[in-house]
Amino acid sequence: MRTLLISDLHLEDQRPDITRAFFHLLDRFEGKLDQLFILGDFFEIWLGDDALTATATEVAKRLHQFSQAGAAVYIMHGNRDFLIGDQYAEACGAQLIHEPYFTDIAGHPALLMHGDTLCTDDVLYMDFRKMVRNPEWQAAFLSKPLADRIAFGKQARSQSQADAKDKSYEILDVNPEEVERVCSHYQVPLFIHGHTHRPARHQVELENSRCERVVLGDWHTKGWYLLAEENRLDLRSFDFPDQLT
Ligand SMILES: [Mn+2]
Repeated sequence: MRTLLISDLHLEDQRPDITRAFFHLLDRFEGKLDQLFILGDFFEIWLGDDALTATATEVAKRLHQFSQAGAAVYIMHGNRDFLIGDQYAEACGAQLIHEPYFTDIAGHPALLMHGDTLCTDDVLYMDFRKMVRNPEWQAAFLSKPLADRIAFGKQARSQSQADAKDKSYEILDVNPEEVERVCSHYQVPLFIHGHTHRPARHQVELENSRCERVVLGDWHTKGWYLLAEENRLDLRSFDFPDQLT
């Protein structure tokens, strides 16, 4: 069983270099993978499956071809693309999955999440999340004209950038108590998430057990992925095949 896990690509029309790096990764693993997990923030923003950007259309086509070559593809929502629907997932030859998601990775029971729910110190964000993850809010939002959705997206993005300036390094990272709570609640030896853009492998010591927490990297200047094969885990990065300035 060969599994690849990625997150936080933040794909958008304005960053064709990231799309190219993603396609580079797909080229390299096409026909050689059993599973591909995309653990959130695949796209920088998502305004509805009826409002596909050129990048989203191109990505669906390529990912669909990749899945046809034999890999099961799973997409989890992140804090930016939580409105991706089954229709788009299907166009990608993928299946939408929801956190907490449990599966076997490298022979171990593993928990997969995006990671934003671990940042409990970010109270402003947790309030925003509560609002936008409400199904009624989402249905109302998706029924709005596209121009209104674009305006909301722009506003949310600049608000979050402005808020981030006032937030410390610690606030934007995971809350250690929340990590321990999640690990001891689910009792899994492996926990994989993204979101914080701080790729690393951590050992979480619990009362009667331990859990390895793997944080996936974001694709701002490099591509990051976790390769799980047999009982081995490798957190790897690569330079973008071509850098745009
Ligand atoms: Mn995120």
